[in-house]
Amino acid sequence: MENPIRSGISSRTRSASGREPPFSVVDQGGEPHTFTEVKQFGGGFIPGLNDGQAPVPECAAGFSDVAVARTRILQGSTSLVTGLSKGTHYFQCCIHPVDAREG
Ligand SMILES: [Cu+2]
Repeated sequence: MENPIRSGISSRTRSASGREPPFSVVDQGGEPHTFTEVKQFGGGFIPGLNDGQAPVPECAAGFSDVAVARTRILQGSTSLVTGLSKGTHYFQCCIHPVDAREG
């Protein structure tokens, strides 16, 4: 089964329940993304890319929010996700929230 996290950044990724952290995220998409944990999927901080969705609170402040800035992943770089509790976690890109699938 293809791992949606390793296959690149999908804007909306749901980590499988019980997946053992840490796991790594690699940006293969050719532009910067974020990999930001959110309670619910929604819009990011660039209104023109939100397809009409309201920004989620975790993304709304953009990179002026340190919590968002530290989830930025540049092309070719890897981010290691650690310390997740067991259960389901939702991650999305705060720049391009609607351009990919749910995993
Ligand atoms: Cu993105």
